[in-house]
Amino acid sequence: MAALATETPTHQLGFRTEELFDTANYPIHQADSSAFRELVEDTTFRLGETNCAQLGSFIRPVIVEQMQEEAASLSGHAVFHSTSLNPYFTEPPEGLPREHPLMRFAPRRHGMVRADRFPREGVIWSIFQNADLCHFVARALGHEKLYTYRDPFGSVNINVQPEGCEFPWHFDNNEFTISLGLTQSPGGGAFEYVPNLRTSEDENYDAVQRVLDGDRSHLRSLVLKPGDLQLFKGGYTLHRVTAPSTGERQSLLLSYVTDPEDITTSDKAIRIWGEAAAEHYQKDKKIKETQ
Ligand SMILES: O=C(O)CCC(=O)C(=O)O
Ligand SMILES: [Fe+2]
Repeated sequence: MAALATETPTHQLGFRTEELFDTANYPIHQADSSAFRELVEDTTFRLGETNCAQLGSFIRPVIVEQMQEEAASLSGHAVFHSTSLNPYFTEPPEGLPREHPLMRFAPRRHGMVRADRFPREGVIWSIFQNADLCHFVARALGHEKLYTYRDPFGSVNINVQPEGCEFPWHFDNNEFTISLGLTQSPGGGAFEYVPNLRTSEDENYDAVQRVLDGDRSHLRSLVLKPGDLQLFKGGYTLHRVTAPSTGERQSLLLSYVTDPEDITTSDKAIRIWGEAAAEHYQKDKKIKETQ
């Protein structure tokens, strides 16, 4: 009887690291091994060179299929945006010529599936909560420790780009983005980036303008195939996802943070999702209390 009482049904355990990821090529479950250290070093090196590392076929094929099934059942819930934004997500300043990058507004047309939509016993939530993946991402990015973001809407999302919908040129506000390929369109849907186009000291507007005008001389392009993992530092690297010419591109965005208490405020949640959760209002209260 006692043995039975302490036994946990397997479905409650979620998925093990070896079930989810190609651990033969990516030994993220053996954090003390030299193979793990080499993987971290190689990923860090690639991030250092181009701010981007694509780890092909990171997810096991059978799991990719399950992710795609789950995503297909959720993509109808995507919250769609069609705002025009400049590459910096800022308001247009006064007195600049029309061709200046700060004045270059382009429609960002895509949908996002909210984190609270994902079934907690499902494969996508299990990937997001996987401690070995979180540890690997942290080490590759040079962090001692990262935590899974606990924002009820923004922690894990599917970015849905239907045919003709571009995610235009921009610099990210967040330090890094972790994506997994879900569905790729037969044409278009490429991730294009120009590494280190600006620095913390120099906006390099002339070069940004040239890229916006079609200069592809320093441009890199990758196609995030289903099951690929991408680590990307987009703060200084101009990037976009081109519009799928047919079909839909879907990527899974996983958010990890340095502060386990990190969560967004209600006004920002409303701006992004059209509504806020109780946790966002609690955050507002906390901020007020500390002011
Ligand atoms: O869907 C992607 O691959 C990344 C999109 C992106 O650039 C972002 O979320 O900032
Ligand atoms: Fe981005």
